[in-house]
Order: sequence, then structure tokens, then C-alpha cells
Amino acid sequence: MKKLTVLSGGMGGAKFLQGLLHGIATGRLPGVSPDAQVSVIANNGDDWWVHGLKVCPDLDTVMYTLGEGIDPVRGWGRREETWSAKEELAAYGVEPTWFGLGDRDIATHLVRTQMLEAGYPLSAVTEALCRRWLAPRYGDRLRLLPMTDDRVETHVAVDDEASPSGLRVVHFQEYWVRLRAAQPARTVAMVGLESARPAPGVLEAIGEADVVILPPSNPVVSVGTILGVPGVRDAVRATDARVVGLSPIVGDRHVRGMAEQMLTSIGVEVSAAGVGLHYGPRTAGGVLDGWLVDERDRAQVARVEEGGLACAAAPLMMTDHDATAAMAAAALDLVTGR
Ligand code: FO1
Repeated sequence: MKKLTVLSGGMGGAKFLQGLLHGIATGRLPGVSPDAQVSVIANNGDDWWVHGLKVCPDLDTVMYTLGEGIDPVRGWGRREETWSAKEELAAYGVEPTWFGLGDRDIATHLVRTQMLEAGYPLSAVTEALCRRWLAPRYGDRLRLLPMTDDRVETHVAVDDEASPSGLRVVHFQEYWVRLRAAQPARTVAMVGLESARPAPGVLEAIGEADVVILPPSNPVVSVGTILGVPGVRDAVRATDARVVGLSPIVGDRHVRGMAEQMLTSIGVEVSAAGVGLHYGPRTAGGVLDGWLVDERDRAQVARVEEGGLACAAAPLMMTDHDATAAMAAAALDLVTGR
């Protein structure tokens, strides 16, 4: 296998990609060539404009993580960060004070915003930013593509007694950062998704891949959003590549993030089998050929198989790069039959 394409959200996807790249570099992935090219199609539905800047959290989380510029504790933003601009904005009383842009991180958003305002599409801006973070380490063996150049923003409806409808709609960042995803998400809406077009290279990366991987990212607001860009789901369904996913749910809980809240909002059972069958087998209108669940969910394998999907169990905790590379190897094994 020479071409691997990964549909990624932020932290979970970035961690998985670290292990995948480590697995390729150390020859631990069955059948994968050491000079294989990895294309990452990243969710950019949790983007937003704040303080006049375009912020793309998932793109940046992947870029900084793989470029070794991420803050390892927070899992977002820059390492060795300082917060003077945030403090100054707060001193002016400028909202939102609950969303923090670090001083180093702001440079990325300034470059991005200037380039966008000069007329460059997000995909070209991302390529330019990656020339600093990824090209020196990976050359042309790693590409980071936004799912779309168009504006897509995820919004979440939460309960609000004061509103005539009983609901209030907030930007995804407000749900996640200010509300800490502590309230039930009643509905999730990806504004702009229906008319978005795949960014340049996205459909080709899926169509020309040997394997397409759905990492343990959020199945609704990360992978679900990418698949929702018109043309992407069809491309995954039509590709000659094998398509395999890894469960973000272990023991009926999400490992990180807010998959439980998001799955509940769309009525999908919060379990490894529930998510696998939600994606569904390509033989029956879905997007997967195989689904890897955690060893603790081994009892759910038969149910997934009954749903028409090849399934296996393996340890799915991304405790270090070796463990994550082993997960990637097990996922590839499942769909390539090595
Ligand atoms: N997460 C937080 O919990 N608090 C923040 O203030 C915050 C700021 C922020 C700025 C830039 C960026 O790229 C990410 C940021 N995040 C922050 C993370 C982000 O909200 C989420 O983790 C993702 O959108 C979910 O994938």
C-alpha cells in the first residue's frame, strides 16, 4: 500500500496520525510501503471567526501535533505558549473571554486570515502553513487538506427556558468550550454544509487511495461532517480502496471529547457497535468495509458482523506511538486480510 487517506477530526485524529506515521516509519504496518503517502482530510466544521481572525482548530491541531508544535497537555494550541494578547483583550472587556488564543497561535491565525482576505482559498493557506510545520519533517509523504474551502460552521441547540422555542443555538465552540458540553445537545446543525464543495484534492485522495481510514474521531461533528460534504460520502462508497474505521467509543463511553453527547443528539446508540453500524457497511449503503473495536467490547463483534461489517477487537487506547501504530496495524489487517 502506497496511499493512505485519513478522515480526521482534531485531537483523536491527530494522535492516531502520529501513531500511523510512526508505524510507517518503523515498518510496523503490514503491507505499507515505507515511502507511503498519507493524505489527511481534516474537518473544518468547528472553525470560527473570533477577534477578526479565522481559527481552524482541527486543522491546526493536526498540523501542530504532527509538526511537534502542539501543547502536549492541552492537546490544542502551541507549546511554550504565552497569553498576553488574551489578557489584554480581557482587560478591554472584549468577548468572548472564554475562548483563548495564545500569542504564538495568533501568528498562525493572522497569516491565515491575511491570506484568506487576499483571496487564497483555505486549502492553499493550509498548504502554506504546512510548509513550516510538515514539509521539513515529511516532505511530500504527508498532505493536510481541509475538507472544504467553503465556510461550514457547526451549531448546537441547547435547552433555554427563556427562549420561546425552549431552545438556543450556539456555535460548536461555545457548546464545547464555554458550556463544556455539560448540557444535552438537542440537535446539531452544520451550517453551510449542504452547499459546500470538497476542497481541491479531497475526492482524488479518496479515489486514488489504497486504504481509507476513519480514525477514532467524533463520528458526528468530525468524521460525520467530512462525510457530509457533498460528494465525499459517494467518493468513499465508490473508491477501490478498502475502508476501515476505529471506534472512538470504548466500554460505552467516549475516550475523549464529546462523542456521547453528539451521538445522543442524532439518536445513535453510544457503543462501539452502535457507531460501527451507524457508519454501516459499504455493501448496504454505508461507508465501511471493516470496524475495529476495543478488546473490552469484544462481545459486540458478532453484532457488528451480523450487520454485514467485518469486525475485530484490539486494544484501542492510544497510550503511546507504539500502541497507536499497533491499532493502525490491526485495522489494516482487518480489511487487507494479511
Ligand atoms: N479549547 C478550550 O477548551 N478552550 C479554549 O479556549 C480553546 C481555544 C482554542 C484556540 C485555538 C484552537 O485551535 C483550539 C482551541 N481550543 C480551545 C480547542 C477547540 O475548542 C476544540 O478542542 C476543538 O474545536 C474540538 O475539536
